[in-house]
Amino acid sequence: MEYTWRWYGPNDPVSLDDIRQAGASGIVTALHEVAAGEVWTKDAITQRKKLIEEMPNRNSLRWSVVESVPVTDAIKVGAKNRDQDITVFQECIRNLGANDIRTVCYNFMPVLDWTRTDLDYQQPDGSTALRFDQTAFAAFELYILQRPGAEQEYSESEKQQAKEYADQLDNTAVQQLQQNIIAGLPGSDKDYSLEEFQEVLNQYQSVDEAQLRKNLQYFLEKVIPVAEAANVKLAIHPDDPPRPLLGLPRVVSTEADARQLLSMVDSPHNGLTFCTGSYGARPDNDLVGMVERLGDRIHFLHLRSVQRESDKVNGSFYEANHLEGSGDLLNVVKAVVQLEKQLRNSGLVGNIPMRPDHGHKMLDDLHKKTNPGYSAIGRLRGLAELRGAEMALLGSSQLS
Ligand code: DNO
Repeated sequence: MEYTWRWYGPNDPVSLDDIRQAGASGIVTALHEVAAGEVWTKDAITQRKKLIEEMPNRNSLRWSVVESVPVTDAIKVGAKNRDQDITVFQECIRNLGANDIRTVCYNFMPVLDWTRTDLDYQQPDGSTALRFDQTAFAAFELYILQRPGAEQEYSESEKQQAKEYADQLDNTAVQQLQQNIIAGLPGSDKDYSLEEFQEVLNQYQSVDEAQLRKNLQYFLEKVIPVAEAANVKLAIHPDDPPRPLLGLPRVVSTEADARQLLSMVDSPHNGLTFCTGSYGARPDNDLVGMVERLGDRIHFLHLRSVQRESDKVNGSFYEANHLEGSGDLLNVVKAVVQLEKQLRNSGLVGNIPMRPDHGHKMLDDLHKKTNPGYSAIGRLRGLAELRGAEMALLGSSQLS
């Protein structure tokens, strides 16, 4: 694996030197300052690349992966003006290719990127984790947002539980929950009021699952040929959590979804970001099997493990330490080591960029302002453990 690290750019409290010291050599970043729907110019990309790659007297870093080029809601809902936004996406891909950046992550989640209800879930060792609590989420959509139609999606006992949860929240806690869901995470660039948020949801009123898939296919048919010509591999990030949310359809949640997507345009440039944390939040996703079966189309790895709190597809979960939790990452890494061996044997590049995804807030970071999930030390621990696991597996395979 190529060890990479997500960096939010010059304003990230985690510096490029911090990243060097953590043991990563690849950078995963985006031009976060450019609004969704605007072109990343060749020049702006070159400037950022220089900043990352040309630091005298330091270990070299490489801008390995872009995460993410935004896909606008106009594209996802299939609005009349979507072609304009698709042209912008195509232009970004060309400009990235011209700068020798070969892997681009994106997602097709309606409205919200990833979603959590608690950004400081206390762990028994004193660190904090991110959590998605299904009851808290239900309380938000049923009793805070009061989304029309939400009532029909819950059983009586779920509603009762959510009501009890909502009733014990004071004003500050209500604000906090709302903020966590709508605007608390990196990637959510807007801070909507409840009314504005409901309006954005309404744009999807006539977009069901089948329609969202059609819109995805339309998008892929336009962008994959451009990615081929630019020699850039696209890698779609799965839904997080991997299920429909807020009445919005989601189409990249399972292995079957991934297969369907890959067959929409059958090209090596149409690939996956294999995020073990997102796929792993569902008990019916077999992570190791997915690496084995989808491996040649996995262009980017996000390694993290969630602890599922129930066996339900829509259950609660929190983010565990990387080698703990439900994800069984040791066996995932083993499958990746095997996969890379096969790729190399067939003359392909067998060094998939991997980043330790998220991490607990721990040690000194507990007293600092950090991007939720992206503090330095929790990720450093994750990377150290995952590298160690990989090296041990490589070493033992040489012995056998
Ligand atoms: C969260 C991330 C997501 C991801 C985007 C990819 O930590 O995995 O924000 O970057 O969904 O487009």
